Amino acid sequence: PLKEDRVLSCQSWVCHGYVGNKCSVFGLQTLGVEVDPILTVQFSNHTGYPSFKGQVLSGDQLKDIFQGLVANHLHRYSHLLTGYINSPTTLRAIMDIYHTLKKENPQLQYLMGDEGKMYVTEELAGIYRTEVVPHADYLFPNQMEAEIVTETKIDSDESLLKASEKIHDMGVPNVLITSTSYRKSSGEIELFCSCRPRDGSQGGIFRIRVPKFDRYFTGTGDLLASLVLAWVSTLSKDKDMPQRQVLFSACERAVNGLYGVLEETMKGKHKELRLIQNRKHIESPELKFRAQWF
Ligand code: PLP
Ligand code: PXL
Repeated sequence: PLKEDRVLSCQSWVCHGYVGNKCSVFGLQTLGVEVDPILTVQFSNHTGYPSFKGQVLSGDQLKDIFQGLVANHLHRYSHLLTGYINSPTTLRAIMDIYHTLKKENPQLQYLMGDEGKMYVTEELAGIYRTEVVPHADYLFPNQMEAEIVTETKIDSDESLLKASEKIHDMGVPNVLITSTSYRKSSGEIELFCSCRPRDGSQGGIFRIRVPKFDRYFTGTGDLLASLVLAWVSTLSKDKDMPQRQVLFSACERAVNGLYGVLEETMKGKHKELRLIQNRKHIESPELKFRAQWF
């Protein structure tokens, strides 16, 4: 076993603002988790601005960096975290890396965070379904992504449950559907989480409801995934805590931490998340919104 958790985080980087690794590295480090980032792209700013400049790492360039780690025996990781990936070659390069990491540490946990634009083509969706999702230990789709990956329309509690069962059946023990929108006009975001532990311990389903802000910030999903990972890592040190309770508490802390950052960010006319200024909310979130078992 590893002496401490260490995350390999393959996500984008931006010079200005906060998305991808620029969010996740800060979230993980703030909560005391070691993280080695590979920057899948380096852009001036996120793609929601009128323009952007920068470079995309090819699959071969990505593997090249990873080979450097392997050559120095630096590739023992507890977790692999990936984000928004929209090219089949990058995705396949990352899955090669996954398989090498898994061989090196069979306890490796793979967390697939993502945000909105992931399954853009049918080719990509197909690769996700057959080559990627079955290896994930944690999947963080939003409602649309969950619909695409399961080929199920989500428009009711029943269909939401059906979709999460399908994701479990694909081999994923932990599913967090980061926002659901079929219940209209509620003014709330509803996060839905379902746990079916591989160790055969009791699973369960819970929800967290948080008020919805009337502005959209890019990077919230990337930050959330990193906070869930960090809290799972921290809480798992208590060997007596059942896996479903670890996930329950980790999600509560992560969501309330994100909420604290968003609430403070909303107070100014900021275009980007205010992470540094609000690190206290990440470190010690006030648990205003509690999770509830079904
Ligand atoms: N705002 C809050 C308060 C959240 O908890 C979440 C959940 O991830 C989001 C925004 C992000 O929602 P989406 O995944 O649709 O970007
Ligand atoms: O968080 C998603 C994301 C990741 N990386 C880059 C982005 C975005 C969203 O806009 O532009 C470069």
